[in-house]
Amino acid sequence: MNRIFSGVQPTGNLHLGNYLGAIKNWVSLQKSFECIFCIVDLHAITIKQNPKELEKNTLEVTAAYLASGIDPEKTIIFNQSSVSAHAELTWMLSCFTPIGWLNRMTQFKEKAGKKRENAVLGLFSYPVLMASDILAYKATHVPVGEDQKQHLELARDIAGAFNQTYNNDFFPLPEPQIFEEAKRIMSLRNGKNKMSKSDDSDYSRINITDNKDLINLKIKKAKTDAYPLPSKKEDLKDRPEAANLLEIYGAFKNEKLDKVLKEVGGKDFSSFKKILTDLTISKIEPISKKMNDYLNNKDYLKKILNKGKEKADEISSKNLSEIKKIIGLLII
Ligand code: AQP
Repeated sequence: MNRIFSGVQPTGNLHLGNYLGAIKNWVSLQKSFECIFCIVDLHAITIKQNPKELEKNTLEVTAAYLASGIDPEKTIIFNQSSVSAHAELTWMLSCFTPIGWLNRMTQFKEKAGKKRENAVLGLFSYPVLMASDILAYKATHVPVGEDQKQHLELARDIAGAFNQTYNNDFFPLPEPQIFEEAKRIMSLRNGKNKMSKSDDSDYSRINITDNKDLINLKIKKAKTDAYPLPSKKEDLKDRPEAANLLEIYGAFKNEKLDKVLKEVGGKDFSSFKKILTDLTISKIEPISKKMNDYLNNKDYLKKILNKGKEKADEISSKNLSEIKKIIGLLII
């Protein structure tokens, strides 16, 4: 059976990268897969969080899932910390993960920076928790942005190490699903950096809660270059900001770059920015309106999370028992 697992961290400022690179694609996956979409709050605490904000952001991501079209009748939606299998399996799988594998993870290097010795253990072992999220459900496919590809490869390696140790094929090796159109949305201020929640400048990203005026202003201020848009893909090679705005446009329209360039090639930035702004507002505004409606009914959101938790618990606790049996941990 094909099963999908993916998640978003409740760390605030949900942006176009999260929406176009992840959540939007999940909506269509619900048609052909059994899906589990998590709000990964245990991942969020690898960086210091304000408790009140963390709680608020968890409900905000839940509202964003629902407002974007994730259907709680079909799909399991829950917050990671409410299902204990994630943390338990992390310990077990960490016993199958050589430190050398974790040392290669570029996200840890970027996030720990020069203060590596002071970085917390959770930040270092973040990819083991991610492997556990996926493997606790024996998920077969994981839709992620390109930034998470390395972590997913590690999850496959950990699954393989476990299977090899016990000479079985208990864990399926999860396949990454990277959607070409928006695999890496870049910052509006610098086309070489990923659009990210933690960027100090709010002008680097469009948040899915931004209103019309703010979207207009952010796209107006987005960095560009001095030339009109090209008509051929090859001519975008050294123009990261232009390539990024075109990628956003194409992702909203579900169109490949070639088709987008046929439509807008030759335009100057001011006219392209205008059509991009109109398109972005037309796609984002209905989502943020729906999100607000959901956020005005927090009891409903908690009910959805609770229902999702029960279903997630049922699948993962059964798998965890089997894993314990394979390892030889006595179940009384
Ligand atoms: N810029 C992006 N382009 C395409 N996809 C992206 N994703 C994140 N940024 C982009 C995808 O969104 C999903 C959820 O991401 P996350 O919030 O759990 O973690 P993240 O990748 O760490 O997001 P940020 O914004 O970069 O957060 P910070 O700044 O806190 O590190 C994932 O599928 C991710 O690939």
